[in-house]
Amino acid sequence: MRIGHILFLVMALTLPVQGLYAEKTPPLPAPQDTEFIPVLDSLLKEGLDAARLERLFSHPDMRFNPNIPALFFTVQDSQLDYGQFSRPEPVQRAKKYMIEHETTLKRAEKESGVPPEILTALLLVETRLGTFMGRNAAIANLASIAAMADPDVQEKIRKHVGDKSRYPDKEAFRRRAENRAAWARKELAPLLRYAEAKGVHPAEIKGSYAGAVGICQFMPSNIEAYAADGDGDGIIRLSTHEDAIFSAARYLKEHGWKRGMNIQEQERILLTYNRSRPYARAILDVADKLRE
Ligand SMILES: [Ca+2]
Repeated sequence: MRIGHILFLVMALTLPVQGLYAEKTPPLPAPQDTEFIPVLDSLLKEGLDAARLERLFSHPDMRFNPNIPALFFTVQDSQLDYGQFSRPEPVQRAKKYMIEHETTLKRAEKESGVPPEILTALLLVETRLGTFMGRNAAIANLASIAAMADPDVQEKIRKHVGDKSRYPDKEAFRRRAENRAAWARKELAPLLRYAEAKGVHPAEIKGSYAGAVGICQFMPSNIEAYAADGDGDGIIRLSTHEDAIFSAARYLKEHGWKRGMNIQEQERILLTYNRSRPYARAILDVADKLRE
């Protein structure tokens, strides 16, 4: 009886206070750029923690950048210079890398069947062996792409791209914008979880224009599916060589890499990492040179 009485009293005292608090809770500060408002709203609807989102969107690097989504309408993979990786200087650096990381590469090969030459060539093509992992915050790039879900932002990007567009047809542009926006939107929460596990602010993780992170350039959703803890410290850090090497190896293994595959089969698996034939061929070509 007494406990019930006290409980009633406590409830009577706290309920109005909670109600008052709820009324007075200030709304989240608006993101620095209005283009991000629908992105922030959709993350809140997904149930992500408001305080975490506030910390994210108030970071100085969390700015909308129209140049990032614009790239999805201008760049063609065949225009990229994959031949640069087979030149003597990068190949020489890759040979040094193989010696320096021999133990890790051999351990990764033992588990995955992917040879050190392929893993090294892949990391060379992806990030020049970890020396270039992107200039901007990966999460700002992804949010800038995700912002295209909003028709006004879409129109802004269409004007920004202008006559450089490979999608001059308005409807084709709209379809691609919506498709890319939905894809980028799904990568935001995994990137936030990755940052939290690493104990860093999400905006401090640099990435490619498409939001790939680390020495092995994983999309955030792939981190959860395929990343591996190569150095065994219990945390996935794709900015370390051990974790990046093991993660790339695991990805290729889980996409069908087997010992003794012929070149065509190897190319087919590399295409699952990046759907570009010149990319896959550049890796095989560098790997060949590393065997010399
Ligand atoms: Ca680790």
